[in-house]
Amino acid sequence: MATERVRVRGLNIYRPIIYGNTATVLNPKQREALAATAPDHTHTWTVAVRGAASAPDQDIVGGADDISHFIKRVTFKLHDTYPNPSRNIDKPPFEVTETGWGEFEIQIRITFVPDAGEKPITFYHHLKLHPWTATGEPEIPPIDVAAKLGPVHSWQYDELVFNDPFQTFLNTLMAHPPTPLVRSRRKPVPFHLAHMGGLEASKGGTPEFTQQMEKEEAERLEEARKAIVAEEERWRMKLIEREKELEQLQKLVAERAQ
Ligand code: SLL
Repeated sequence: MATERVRVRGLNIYRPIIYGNTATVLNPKQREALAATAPDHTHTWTVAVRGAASAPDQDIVGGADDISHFIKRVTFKLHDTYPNPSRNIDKPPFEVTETGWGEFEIQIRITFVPDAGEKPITFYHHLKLHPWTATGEPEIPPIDVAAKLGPVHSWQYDELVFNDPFQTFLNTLMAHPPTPLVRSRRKPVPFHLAHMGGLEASKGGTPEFTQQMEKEEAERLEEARKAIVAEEERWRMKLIEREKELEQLQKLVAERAQ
């Protein structure tokens, strides 16, 4: 009898991924090579979907683990200024490398292996070419300045959660446990606009995601929650004060009206 398609109810299992891009200013040789076809191109970039952990011996963000046992295809939909903007990548590495001059939104669609029985998921990544700034406001430095600053990285951590997975798919996933993220930082930390204070820590080379980042993010969320509770309390006191004031004024008006 063929293997039954049974779902393991009540169970969920996740796999950590990252998506994003790295961009580098073209060197003079690369510019020369593009002079005839694309003289306005200034950067080379790679957009990718990868496992979240980085291999210690490789100078790339993430990518330590093979993710093709659950991802069948990644489609990167580029800006219409690119030839064949919809790029299907059917084997790892799930990435597209191009050259260009401008930032734009890239639509990313992940198609899972048939055994997963999951619908494809679609999301967006803003292709980042220009360096991060302390204010978050876009600022385009002169190209020679940008070249000296080194590669720009923009990466987002996420977790693909599989609810009630099919037994066969669960077996596949469990046969390929993901490499855990390193505990604490040994390289720069990926920058995110949600945490502007992290700009300095993101400088100085190829960043990587760590377990420490998750802890720090949780702490920041807790701080923010506390700040909101305190703010709420402040407004509540103010409201009580004003209500008292209103009551007194209303009394006064009533007295005068008599
Ligand atoms: C902008 N909205 O105006 C964006 C569009 C387009 C990027 C950026 C060149 C493609 C090509 C390229 O970089 N396109 O020539 O092959 O900034």
